[in-house]
Amino acid sequence: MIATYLVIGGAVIAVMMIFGVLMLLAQGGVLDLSPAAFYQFLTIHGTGMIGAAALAAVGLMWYFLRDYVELSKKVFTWNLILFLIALVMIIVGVFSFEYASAWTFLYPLPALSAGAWGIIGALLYLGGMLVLGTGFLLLYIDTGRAIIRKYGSLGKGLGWDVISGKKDVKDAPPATVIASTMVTIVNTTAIVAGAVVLIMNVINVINPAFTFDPLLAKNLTYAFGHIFANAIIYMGVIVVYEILPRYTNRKWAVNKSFLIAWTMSTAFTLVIYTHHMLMDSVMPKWMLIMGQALSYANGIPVLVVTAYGALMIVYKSGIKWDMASGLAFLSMFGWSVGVVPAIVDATIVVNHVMHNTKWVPGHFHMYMGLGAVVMLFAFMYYLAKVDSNLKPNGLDKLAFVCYTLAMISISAQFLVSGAISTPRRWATHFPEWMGPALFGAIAGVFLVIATSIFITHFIRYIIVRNKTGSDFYERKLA
Ligand code: HEM
Ligand SMILES: [Cu+2]
Repeated sequence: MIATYLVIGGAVIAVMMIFGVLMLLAQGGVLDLSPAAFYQFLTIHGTGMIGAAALAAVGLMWYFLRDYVELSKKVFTWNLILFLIALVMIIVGVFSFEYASAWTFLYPLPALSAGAWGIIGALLYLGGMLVLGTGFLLLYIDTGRAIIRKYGSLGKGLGWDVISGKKDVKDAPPATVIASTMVTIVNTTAIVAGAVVLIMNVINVINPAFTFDPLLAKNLTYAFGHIFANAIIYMGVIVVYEILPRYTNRKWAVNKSFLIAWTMSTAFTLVIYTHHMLMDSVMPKWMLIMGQALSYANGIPVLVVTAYGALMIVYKSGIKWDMASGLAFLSMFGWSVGVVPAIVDATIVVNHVMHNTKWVPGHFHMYMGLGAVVMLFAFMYYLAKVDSNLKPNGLDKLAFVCYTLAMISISAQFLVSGAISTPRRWATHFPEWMGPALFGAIAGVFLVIATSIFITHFIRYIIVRNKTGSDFYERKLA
């Protein structure tokens, strides 16, 4: 089941990359794509990437978390079934009924498409998102239940009794439990916010006489979108916490600063979505200032304790580098550098200039493509290694280098476009803006090839595993 999560997630990511390349080719002026088709691609790419990466990240989290708490296999299966139903609804809504609001489905756009799409397309998309959210919500209710059962409360899952000094640091919960608790808290909140705004949109699409406050809708939408996308990396990082200790024969030390960093991130992740609303002059000013200040305070503590921990655990450990450990380390690098342009953009004075330029996709492609998604690939290679006798070959190593360079190029291309004031989400570009997009499209082709090699290795593992059954794993344990 875990392998199925990963292979579906990985395959959807690879296909979505192809849509990314097509968008860049169109923006670069070499592919004649109608604007309607471009916005459909944009919608499917944004939704599909986040959905698929979240699915694979849940598979990763589940694999490690079940060593510490008792999770429900049934719920795990249901989440996958609902994901697949949602996937079909969204694909049909976008491609057969031309729904193209981008993943943000910003009220009142789903109902007011100026004839670009109709009610059915909107209902399929919004309904699909609701089904998707329901699956994830069930899953997080289960992880929450399991953590509370074992540790007493979600607060204790975050190690609050250790922070307050009631319990010794050596009895702190393991890093995997801490990260899973954080994600359980923030994503349950995110999905509930998302469900509210999705349902209000659905009613508005069916009966346009029902309206609601657009500013509230935008707040709910970004509370959902920011948190849900952000949580992917907080699930993915579990692979770093779990495999670097195994490779170095050292323990990942959970200390007080580690616990405090994760508690800070739990609280701040919930409120910093306001950095998406810095252009909304009608927002209360204090919320925007809070959005800026807490955005700085949010990612950095966990990143620092994790990057520092990763460096310390590897330093002079005589670690043997392979695909899994190499990718895990690369993801830390991608996360660290990806945060820099994000922080720059969360600064109000910069945001007034850079917002709605391609600077924004620049930062999140780096952070997601070089950070979060790489964690997923690290896990794929790790699983293939411990659960079969399949060995990566020269091609896999070549793919590693190719992936790294291509993803850096794609991110840089977006950042350069932002710096020369190219607006984001525009189907058509002026000739002056086309160069970086074309460069990115070429890099994107290499990225698709590298990703396909990663996934091929994983599919080969599944085939080998189906032949040998779980014998190999049992022999390894014995
Ligand atoms: C070959 C790799 C990729 C290429 C060529 C690519 C290309 C693009 C392009 C051209 C856009 C639209 C930019 C614009 O606003 O004008 C975009 C948006 C986006 N991409 Fe990618 N991308 C790639 C990989 C990824 C990955 C790995 C993720 C996340 C896991 C991702 C997530 C997104 C999201 C969330 C959006 C925003 C959609 C929106 O604005 O509504 N992309 N990408
Ligand atoms: Cu955000």
